[in-house]
Amino acid sequence: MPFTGNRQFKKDPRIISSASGAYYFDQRGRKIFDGLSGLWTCGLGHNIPEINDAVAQQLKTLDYSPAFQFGHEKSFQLAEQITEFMPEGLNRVFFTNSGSDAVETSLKMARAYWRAKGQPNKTILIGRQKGYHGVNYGGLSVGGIPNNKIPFGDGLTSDHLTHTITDASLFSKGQPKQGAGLADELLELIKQHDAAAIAAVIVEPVAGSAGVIPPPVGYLDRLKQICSDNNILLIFDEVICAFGRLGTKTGAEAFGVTPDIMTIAKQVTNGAIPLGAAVVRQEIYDTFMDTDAPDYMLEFAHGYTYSAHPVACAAGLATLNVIEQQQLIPRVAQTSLHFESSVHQLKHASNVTDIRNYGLAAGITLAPYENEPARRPYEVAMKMWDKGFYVRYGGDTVQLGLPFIVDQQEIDLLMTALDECINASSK
Ligand code: PXG
Ligand code: PLP
Repeated sequence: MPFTGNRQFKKDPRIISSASGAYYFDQRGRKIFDGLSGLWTCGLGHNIPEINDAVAQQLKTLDYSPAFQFGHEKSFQLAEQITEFMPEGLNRVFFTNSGSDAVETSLKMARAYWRAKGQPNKTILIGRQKGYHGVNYGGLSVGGIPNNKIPFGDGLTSDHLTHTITDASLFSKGQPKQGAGLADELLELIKQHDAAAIAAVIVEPVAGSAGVIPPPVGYLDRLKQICSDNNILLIFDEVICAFGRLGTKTGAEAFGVTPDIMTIAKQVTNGAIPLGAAVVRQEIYDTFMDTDAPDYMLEFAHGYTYSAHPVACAAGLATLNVIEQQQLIPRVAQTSLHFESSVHQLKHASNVTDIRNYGLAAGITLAPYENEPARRPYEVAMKMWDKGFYVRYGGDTVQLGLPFIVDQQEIDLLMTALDECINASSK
């Protein structure tokens, strides 16, 4: 099983049988609140009739069509609709199957872009400590979670900025006020490697997997400025951030910084069918198209058998329609105010060493047991499961990614349970 303690799971399996709205039902018929929207995927809640109907209809119309050399209408329609959610200037879409594939696609685009511009030596990729960019070798290379990398050996040539959690950032509500200057580390990396050798910088606007780390005020602006000054592409990995999680259409919108490339996945289909994409600026697209080669030749030799799968595109179109029609993004912005004040009350629970939040996402760091840093979050999450709440645990944090449809009472019940479970693990 993926990212699972397999031996523990087999002793005590947690089998989910069905779902409705913000709740799962397990094999024993227990009702369980979905405190992570699946895996950050299902913000709209589960079994949304519009999405399920679109998928069923698509399977009766066109189940699959070849992704290479042929197209289908919904792929172009979905690309247009995704563009509506993007900041101005990000208007070209390349479909993938997952977030990991979207990341690989963005890194390959960055290198191929510089080659097409006559600068083939710009290949180094810069990520950030605690970054998560999926599990393929490119994403692992720029990723910054050591346990995910160490077993797997060499990757691509890369380097890393430090993460943005500092003493001054602890228990910040939303963006930390201090820390913009951490972006200047990029200047140091440029000195070491030379801008002429660096293709791109990739960061999550709010780092998700490592425990929800919002950027310090001004940090992303500074990163963007340094990238522009030095001819380095800026990639925002918005696999978790995009399509409402932050109370905005994207992280780029939330923080007022537009990258050159954005990767998306997860919420774009509400998790119903896998789909990801890399979205780029017109000028990047034009750089590939502006070639003297005959027009039947490939401009970008890359793609997946299931790129723009018709069933995934149908799910994506339905999902984005529901987000707009039900005004879910303003709803997230509104609900996040109550969420912020209630999650920060956990500060008083035992062993809580930091709490971070943005939109309907939060991370709670717990002090480790001696020599067992990952045990306490695991214990808390298992106690929560027993009480009827699904929350995510990983490393030294517990993470929350609430459904966009959550109400205040559900937030209060979740926090009361979390407070009890954290305190119960206090020895
Ligand atoms: N980039 C980012 C920023 C992600 O969060 C990926 C890439 C990879 O996407 P795929 O679809 O290949 O898994 C992700 C995925 C968690 C959690 O609980 C986060 C992810 C996946 C599973 C669990 O934090 N992020
Ligand atoms: N491996 C083999 C042998 C293949 O033929 C293909 C695709 O044709 C792949 C891997 C890649 O699969 P996908 O396009 O689904 O990523």
